[in-house]
Amino acid sequence: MSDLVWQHLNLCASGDPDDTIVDAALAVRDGRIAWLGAARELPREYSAWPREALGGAWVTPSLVDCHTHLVYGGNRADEFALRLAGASYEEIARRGGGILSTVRATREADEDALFASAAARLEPLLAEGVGAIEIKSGYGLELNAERKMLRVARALARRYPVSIYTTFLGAHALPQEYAGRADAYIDEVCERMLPALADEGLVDAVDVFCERIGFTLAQSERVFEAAARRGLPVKMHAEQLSLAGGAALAARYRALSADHLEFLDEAGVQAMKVAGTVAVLLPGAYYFIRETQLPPIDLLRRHGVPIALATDSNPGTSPATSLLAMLNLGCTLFRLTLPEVLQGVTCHAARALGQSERHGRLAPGRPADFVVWQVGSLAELAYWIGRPLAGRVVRAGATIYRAPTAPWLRTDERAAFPEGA
Ligand code: DI6
Ligand code: FE
Repeated sequence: MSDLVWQHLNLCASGDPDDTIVDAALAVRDGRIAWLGAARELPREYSAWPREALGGAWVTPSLVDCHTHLVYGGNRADEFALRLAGASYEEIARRGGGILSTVRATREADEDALFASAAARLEPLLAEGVGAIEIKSGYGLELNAERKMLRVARALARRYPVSIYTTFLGAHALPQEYAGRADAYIDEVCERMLPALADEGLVDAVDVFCERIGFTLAQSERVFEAAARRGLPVKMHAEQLSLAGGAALAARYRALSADHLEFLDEAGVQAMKVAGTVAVLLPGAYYFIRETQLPPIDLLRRHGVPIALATDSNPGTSPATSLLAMLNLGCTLFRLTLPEVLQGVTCHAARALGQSERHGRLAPGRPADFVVWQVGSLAELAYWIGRPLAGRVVRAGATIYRAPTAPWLRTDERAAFPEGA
C-alpha cells in the first residue's frame, strides 16, 4: 500500500479530548502510522508524500465495543410489547419468554440465518466507526449451539473489515434440561464445552453471569479455573441486579473486565483497581430495564479504575445497535464526562479486551484505524442522539466506509415514480 499524509484535520489520538492536536497531520505507510503531530512540524521526509485533506474534520481512533451479545436468533420485541401492556417478567417467562426464548430461537436457527441477523446489527455499528467488537456466545447453552454462535462471530470477522473478539459465555443461564441441576451444567461447561471450543480456536476469553438469577460465586470460580487451565483471560457480568461479590472474585482471577456493576461496593472497586480490571458500564441495559441503582461512578473515579462503555447489544435488556448512543446515555444517566465516555469507547474499551496494543489509540507504529467525524467539536459525539456522524472510516490506511451523500430522491424528481409505489 502506498504512502499518504492525511492533513487539515484535528486529532484526538488517545481518545482523551484534553489531549488533542488542532491542525494535525497523520503520515501512513503500509497501513500503519509512520508519524503524527502538528502539521507545521511534519518532518521533511514526509513532505513529498501524496496528501489527502480532510477539511478541518475531527479524527479519533476507531471505536471499540467491548461487550456485546450480537449473535442470536429472533428478537424479543413481542415480549417488550407484552411488558408495555402490563405483563410481568415472571408471566412472560412462564409463557416461555425471556432469555430461554432466545435460546430456543438460537438453537433453531442455522448459521446462515444467525449470520444474516447479526450482520444487520453489526453494519450500523461499523458505519459509526466501530473497528473492534467483542461478541459473546451464551444463547446456545449446549455444545453445538454455542459452537454455532462462535463460528458465526468468526465468519463475521472474515466478511467485514472489523476485529472481532469472541467470548465463551456458556454460563449465561441455566438451560431448561438442567433445571435444578446448575452444578451439573457447570460441569458440562467446564469439562466439555470450554475445552472443545477452545481447542477449535473459537474462544478468546471466558465470561460468567454471576447473579442470583445466574450462577453463584462458587460456580463462577469453577468456570474461571477452567479458563485459567486453558490460559484464557476472563471477564464477568457482575453486580448487575444485586451485590454478589463477583467483581472481587473476578479481580482475584485478574479479569480483563467486570461489567454492569450497578451494585458494586467499595471493596470490589479496590480489588478491581489492584488487579487492573476495567469497569465496563452498560447504560443501554440500565436504561432499558429502567434500573434506578446507579453504578458507583465516584468510587471508580476516586480509586482510578478505568471505565469503559459498551452497547451490551442483546435481545432482552439492550436492543442497541449504536455505540454513540451509549455516549449520550453514559453522560445523561451516569453523569460521565466527555473525556470519560470518549476514553470509555477507545483506549479503556481496548484494555477491557486485552487489546491495548492493537486498538483504541493512534500512535506511530500502530495500525491506521481511525474515524473522520462530520462534527465541529468532539462534544457532538456524545450530544446527538441517533444521528450518523462518521464521514469516513479508515482501517489500516484504507477507507472502508464513506457516509452516503445525498441519497434522497429530490422532491422534484418524484414524479418519475407513481404515487404509492
Ligand atoms: N445480563 C443481561 O442483562 C442480559 N444477560 C446478562 O448476562 C440479559 C440477556 C437476555 O435477557 O437475553
Ligand atoms: Fe451482557
